[in-house]
Amino acid sequence: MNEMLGKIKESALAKIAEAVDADALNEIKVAVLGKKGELTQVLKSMKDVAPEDRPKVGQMVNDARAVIEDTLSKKLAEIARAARSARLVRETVDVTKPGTRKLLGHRHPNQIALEDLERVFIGMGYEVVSGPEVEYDKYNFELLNIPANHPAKDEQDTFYIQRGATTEEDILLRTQTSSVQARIMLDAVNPEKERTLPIRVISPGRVFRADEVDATHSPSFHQVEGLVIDKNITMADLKGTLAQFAKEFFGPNTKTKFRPHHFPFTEPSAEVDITCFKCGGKGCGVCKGSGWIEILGCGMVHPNVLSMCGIDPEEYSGFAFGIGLERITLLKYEIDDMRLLYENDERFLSQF
Ligand code: 2NM
Repeated sequence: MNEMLGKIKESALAKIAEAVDADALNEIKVAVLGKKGELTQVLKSMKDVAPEDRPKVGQMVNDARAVIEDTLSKKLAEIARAARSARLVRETVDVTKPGTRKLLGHRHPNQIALEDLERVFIGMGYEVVSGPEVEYDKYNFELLNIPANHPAKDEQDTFYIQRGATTEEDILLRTQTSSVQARIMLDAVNPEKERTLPIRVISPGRVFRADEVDATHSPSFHQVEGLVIDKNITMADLKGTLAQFAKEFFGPNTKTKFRPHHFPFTEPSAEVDITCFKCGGKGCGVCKGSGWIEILGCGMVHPNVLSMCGIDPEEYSGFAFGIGLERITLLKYEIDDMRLLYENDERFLSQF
């Protein structure tokens, strides 16, 4: 009996020593001390022990049980301690380490220039509107007084999505955001639409022309066109508005000069130059020595355009203008090649 108890104890202690986790220890506990465990079986066989030996054997079983229980709980504590310190090592945070810096992006120079420009016109009470980039001939050309035989409509200049038997079926990539303004005028006189006269809007957006890429051309670029329609709008309103825009956008000392020009959708039409914001008019690299920089085209909305869009030219008049966004951005930041704006070179973009 003594020998058997000794074996049970030694084998239990050896298994406990080898156990690596709490589950293994629990299995040992069940196998040795459990209801059907080895030690419990010994107790159950007490009936075969001579009555005078029973107290002694009972004492031996209890001693063995106490040693095993004690060893089990010590080992369990040891495993818990080891697990805890392993976790502490794993979760160590070195608070003295330098942080990882997140690289923050920023607005594209074109977007910065656009928002600067929008701020000026919003300040004058304009609404910013937009419209489709894929457009019908009607809105891009016809309603803007650009007839079927006009050179701008040539495949050499315009990207067509679909060419129909008549221009009414033609679908194209808009060549100007005036298409949005044609839609706005039609909406303003349509009782089913919310919009009403007068109109005071700017329409920034992407436009497309079949141009070769070079330092000043791209097949896709951006325009901001403006349109004002009300009673008694005159050329003086146009000049005052654009002179004020030039001062707010390019600096308070900026002067404007209107040169006669031709656009199909305005009459009279003009191109606008500003005094060079770099040299103030003396002549420098930015203005190519002339002291003046051309910034936009404009004019009084042609009566044909007003009529075609359902507005009575006897009652209403208006002005419109078109600004090339990239051109303004290149000027503002003294960038000499438009391609830089589209190449997404981080070394370039991070300078703004
Ligand atoms: C320009 C120059 C002059 C223009 C005209 C119109 C509309 F819709 F009223 F007819 N929108 N924009 C216009 C006038 C655009 O861009 C150089």
